[in-house]
Amino acid sequence: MPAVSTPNHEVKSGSDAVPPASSVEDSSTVASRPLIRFDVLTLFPNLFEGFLSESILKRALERNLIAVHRHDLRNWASNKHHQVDDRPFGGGPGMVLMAPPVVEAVEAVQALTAPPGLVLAMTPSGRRLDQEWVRRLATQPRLILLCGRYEGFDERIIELLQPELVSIGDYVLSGGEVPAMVVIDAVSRLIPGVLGDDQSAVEDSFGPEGLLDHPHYTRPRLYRGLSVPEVLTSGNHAEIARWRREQALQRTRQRFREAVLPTIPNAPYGSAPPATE
Ligand code: 4HQ
Repeated sequence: MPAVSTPNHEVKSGSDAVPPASSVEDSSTVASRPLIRFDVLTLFPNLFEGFLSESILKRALERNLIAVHRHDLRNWASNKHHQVDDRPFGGGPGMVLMAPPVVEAVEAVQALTAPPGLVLAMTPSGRRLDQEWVRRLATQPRLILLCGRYEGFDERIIELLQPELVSIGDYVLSGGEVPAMVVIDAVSRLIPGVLGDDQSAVEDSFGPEGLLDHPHYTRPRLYRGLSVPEVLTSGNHAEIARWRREQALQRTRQRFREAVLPTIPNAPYGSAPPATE
């Protein structure tokens, strides 16, 4: 244990909770050490329970491909009321996350093990997360995810820790936990072995070319009068590939047209695009 004054009541999902590789049936994708370690600092560690205990993330944790360590920020509250938030200087509504517990929590968690990791703070004023950024995050050995609540962080948290500020979109949530789950999910599925063979192809939306995905169909062939495009049942794989690519291009162009519309005052969604094409 490090010499930091750290209440380490860590909530853990990952390596230690798992049988040794030898006792697992299919050892092909069981790593001895996780390829990426996430440390989540939050006031609500239990929010991650369901998220981490089902499906792809559950399997990635069991196979030791990722590790997720949750830390309750309240463990670093120093004053007698176990307070981590306070009223904003200058007045105004709501509460602000205090600097001391948050800064000390991050430092203590970083000192638990090397490397210190890249610190990410979830905030709507951050840079918008996209697949390119996700790919870069997936090359890191360790990510420290800082989840705020209330009106936000005391600015000195940002000044002292110099985290990368991550937004998942322009809307206001009640806390950074859902954004942290978004980062964990998007990054983890890029770790080799996390997606099963039948899933690995699902990388084509936002793939290297930046195109959106094409439409998908499965049985039944006819549903409520809607049939599957004939090309997909033709068995002509060159034709199918061409059709899918054309659909992907069409969807991508459509998305770009829609993306510029809201910048035009009062323009309704779906109205004619500016005459540029
Ligand atoms: N919040 N993308 C306010 C967000 C958010 C977002 C997180 C709400 C931080 C203090 N975070 N708390 N959108 O809305 O990342």
